[in-house]
Amino acid sequence: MNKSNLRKVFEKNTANHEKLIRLENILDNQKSPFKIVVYGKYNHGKSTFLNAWLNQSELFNTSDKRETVINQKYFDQENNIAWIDTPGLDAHEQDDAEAQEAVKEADIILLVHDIISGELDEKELKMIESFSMTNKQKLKLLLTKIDQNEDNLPLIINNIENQINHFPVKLFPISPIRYQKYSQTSIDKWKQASRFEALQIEIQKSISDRDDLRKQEIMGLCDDLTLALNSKKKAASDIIYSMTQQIETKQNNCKRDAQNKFNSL
Ligand SMILES: Nc1nc2c(ncn2[C@@H]2O[C@H](COP(=O)(O)OP(=O)(O)OP(=O)(O)O)[C@@H](O)[C@H]2O)c(=O)[nH]1
Ligand SMILES: [Mg+2]
Repeated sequence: MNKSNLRKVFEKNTANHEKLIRLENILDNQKSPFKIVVYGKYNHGKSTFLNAWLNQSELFNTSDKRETVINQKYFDQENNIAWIDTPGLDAHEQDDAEAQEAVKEADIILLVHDIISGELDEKELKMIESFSMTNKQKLKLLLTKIDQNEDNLPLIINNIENQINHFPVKLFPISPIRYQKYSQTSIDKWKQASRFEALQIEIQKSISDRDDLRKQEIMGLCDDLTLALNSKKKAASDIIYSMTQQIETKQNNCKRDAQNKFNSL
């Protein structure tokens, strides 16, 4: 079956249609940049995180209000990595759609949640559930702004861990603001307090394993799509079986009526 025919099997804008497009894209663009997408609710510190991470204090605009409204990219040519900042969720419908487009292309998704907002909400939990199904290592959860509620941090982390314990997702509490202080002052205390190290090790590992991660994703997508195709096949055979039965009943009735007519002549 060729590409366009296979696409027709799944209705547009359904999860399986998106998975098929993602699969085609990975297979067609094996050498495309490794895409790391920073995603999450508005004002939770996505752009600040990227600025701190990339050591470029004003690369992406930050503010206390809705700020990022289109997907923005920083391309690390040396390592063939695209870092993508997305608009925050729940501020504007258009922003959500824009961010969603970036996520479709992502090799790694860093879901940013600030600890001052408390626990994860229903929408964030749904994202974690759906992203952690096909490729278990694709999503990482960043708990930002830990400098803002240090006293309650263990309790907050514990509550969030309980919320996500069904899902294979790793959690990283961090303070990008402290990491920026470290970059400006070189004082090690700020580096440690930023807790960036564990995340740096994790992301470095993902970058080194990029080919394996894509292979795993391809396998996951193939498994999901095979399951979906089998269920379509089953639904189609159920319809054919039911139609065959109806036709046979009609044929028998027709024969019986004709016989009755014939007998009464
Ligand atoms: N104290 C503290 N403030 C932070 C931290 N990270 C971000 N902020 C502040 O949080 C506010 C929002 O940060 P942004 O980086 O603009 O948030 P965003 O998620 O990119 O927001 P949108 O682009 O609107 O979705 C800014 O005022 C930042 O200075 C942090 O680690 N600690
Ligand atoms: Mg932003």
